Amino acid sequence: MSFPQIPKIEYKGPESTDPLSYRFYNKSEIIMGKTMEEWCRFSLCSWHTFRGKGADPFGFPTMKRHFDDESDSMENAKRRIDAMFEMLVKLDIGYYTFHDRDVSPEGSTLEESNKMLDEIVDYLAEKQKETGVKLLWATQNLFSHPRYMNGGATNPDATTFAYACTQAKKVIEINHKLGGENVVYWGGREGYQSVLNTDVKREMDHMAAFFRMCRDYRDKIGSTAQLLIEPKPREPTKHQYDYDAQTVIGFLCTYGLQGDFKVNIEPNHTTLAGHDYEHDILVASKLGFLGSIDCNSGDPLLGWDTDMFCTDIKKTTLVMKIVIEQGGLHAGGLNFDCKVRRESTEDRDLFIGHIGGIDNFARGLRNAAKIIQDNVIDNMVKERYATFDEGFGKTVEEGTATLESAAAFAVKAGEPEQKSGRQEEYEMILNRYV
Ligand code: XLS
Ligand code: NI
Ligand code: NI
Repeated sequence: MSFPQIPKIEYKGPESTDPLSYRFYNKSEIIMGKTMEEWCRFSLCSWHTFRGKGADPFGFPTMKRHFDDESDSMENAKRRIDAMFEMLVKLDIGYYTFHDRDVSPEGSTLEESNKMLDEIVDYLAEKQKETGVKLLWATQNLFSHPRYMNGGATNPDATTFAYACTQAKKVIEINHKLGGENVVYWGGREGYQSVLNTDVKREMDHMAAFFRMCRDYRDKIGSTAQLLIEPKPREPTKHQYDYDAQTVIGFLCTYGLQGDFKVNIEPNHTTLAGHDYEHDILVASKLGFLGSIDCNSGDPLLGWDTDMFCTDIKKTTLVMKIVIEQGGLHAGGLNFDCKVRRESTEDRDLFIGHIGGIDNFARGLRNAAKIIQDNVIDNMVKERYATFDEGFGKTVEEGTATLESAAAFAVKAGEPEQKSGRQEEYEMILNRYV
């Protein structure tokens, strides 16, 4: 056992003061026609939770894990996997996610890396079978190794591009083998540091070619995994091509890939892009592109991807309202791409972080369901747009309006009536629910 001191985490209700219990996440409780488990589809990530040791650009690792001897051996990789599945079962989380290189060591050649990865994938398959836990998504690490310092799919060197393709090909295969429901593409080094040395147009063309090749190979091997691009504006690269949800959607439409890819939104990336926490989730969802969520949170005083567990009930309420409105996350989930602070060095902290995150999204779900059922906010919004429900406004929505018909209508209607946006009232109403 990797965590002998941690019991199985149970739902104990809102009055519970036991930090190792759920107060709001009651997995089989039905909310608006689905269980809480079905709405939330929680997932644990292998990289932060099992490879993150608290190192930052200024300091060495702070955390020691007794299940990790810090070697690059296969035995050690398997020990970490044992710990991960024990944690999944104890937290009662149904899904997990990984990068090729965080579950399995990198060998001295591609063949050797793939061989080791195959052995690890067999091990993961056994663990999945034993526990019933499923794979939400796998992804390829095209950003840590020095060969990718100038990018993977947007590298100016074709050999490196091919290397990135080989890793992506392998991930599509192993994801299929493990029944993974999505494959994620996060382009941390797909972008530029200087416009002087960069042919932006060629790089974007190459990125589109890479995505096309991934889609074709997925189809070829009979995988039905949903393909997801994860936007982020910067970090590690100064400017990343997948800046935010709208940029990615525009990119997909430009290159004719809009039917093949959706987005995996990480709110900490959204706030790095200068938007509100829920903005990208909202925009992606309303345009039909929201595939999955990396449900973390940033710190407003630190300008980077701090990957914290979300503790803000208002934010989780707004996010879960959007999730309910689109009928759930379907193949996606709420993936904890989150890490504990480097000062939180005990194993127990890893559990507490996840329990807090799970409970805050569960509470957000309960709040959102009440907001939707009471229908106060949505009715006010509907009323705000009422002039588009009839007459000239309706012709705009139907696509039959012209500038001439607009001009004729405006002249007849005269000066528009002033209508309050009532923002303070909306904010007051939201606060009744949180
Ligand atoms: C980094 C990203 C990364 C992706 C997977 O900022 O969030 O962890 O989710 O490559
Ligand atoms: Ni992420
Ligand atoms: Ni991130």
